Amino acid sequence: SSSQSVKLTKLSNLDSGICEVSLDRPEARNAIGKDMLCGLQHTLEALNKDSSVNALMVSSSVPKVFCAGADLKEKRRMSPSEMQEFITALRSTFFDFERLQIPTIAAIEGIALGGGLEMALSCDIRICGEDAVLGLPETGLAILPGAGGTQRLPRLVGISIAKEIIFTGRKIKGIDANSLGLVNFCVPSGQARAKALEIARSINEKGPLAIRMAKQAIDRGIEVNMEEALAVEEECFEKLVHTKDRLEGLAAFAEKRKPRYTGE
Ligand code: CO8
Repeated sequence: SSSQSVKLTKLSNLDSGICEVSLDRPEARNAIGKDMLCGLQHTLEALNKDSSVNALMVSSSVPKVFCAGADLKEKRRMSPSEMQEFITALRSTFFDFERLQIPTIAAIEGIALGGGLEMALSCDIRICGEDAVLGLPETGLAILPGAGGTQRLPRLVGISIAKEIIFTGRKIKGIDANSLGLVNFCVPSGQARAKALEIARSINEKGPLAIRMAKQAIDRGIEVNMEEALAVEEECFEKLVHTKDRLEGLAAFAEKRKPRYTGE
């Protein structure tokens, strides 16, 4: 990537098929400015071109910080139109994140505030460490969580909880985030990435096309009524019926061995 503050790594050997995007801007607590946004966009382009990737981990290289949100210093220097442009780009970047065909898993250690939490909300799965601090403090800055927060949070935790979290801007500790359903797992501090990797590995063993179709079926289905949703499921299922991998799965079961999927 062209950006200093975002690193994309392809894992190797047994973990080939897993990628990791890591935020690395320690001096600003991984705040998202134009450079990081650019890096995220390049990362998405690279991932969309690479069909060998089956799962993505989203993490931070900075200890005790996932992401402190939008870059508040950079924003202060922006004109209203620059600010509009930035938020539009941020919103569409997180949308593209959500629409990646492959599962995305955020590993959150420490701070995940504002745009930082909104980025994690656009992932499929979230893991946090016990000392994680999550929140949407935007209303305290006289704005609202404008990069998907007001839409993704209520879908995840329910309307009333989301309202309370957004209206008060309160900071939520890891264990509480887990009991609210805001994260899938809360693990001892320092182990979020390991847990994310464990999940990525499990995904990476499955039929690659099946995983993509399952994600698509869930995400498209949730937006429409049940009848249409079941048609979406059928359409996604249909794409798997004629695959080599489906036959390989049945053969592996019969031969009592692990399947070797190729994505065909
Ligand atoms: N932007 C820019 N710089 C930051 C940010 C940030 N969001 N957060 C921290 N920094 C910088 C600090 O300014 C400081 O820099 P310096 O050393 O030059 O003074 C450095 O990082 C270290 O910060 P602290 O000394 O404060 O470190 P602590 O460990 O004590 O605290 C915190 C870390 C808790 C992250 C604290 O810095 C903090 O509260 N930061 C602000 C968090 C926040 O309010 N985030 C929400 C931002 S709003 C948002 O994301 C909206 C997105 C959607 C709308 C977009 C509209 C355009």
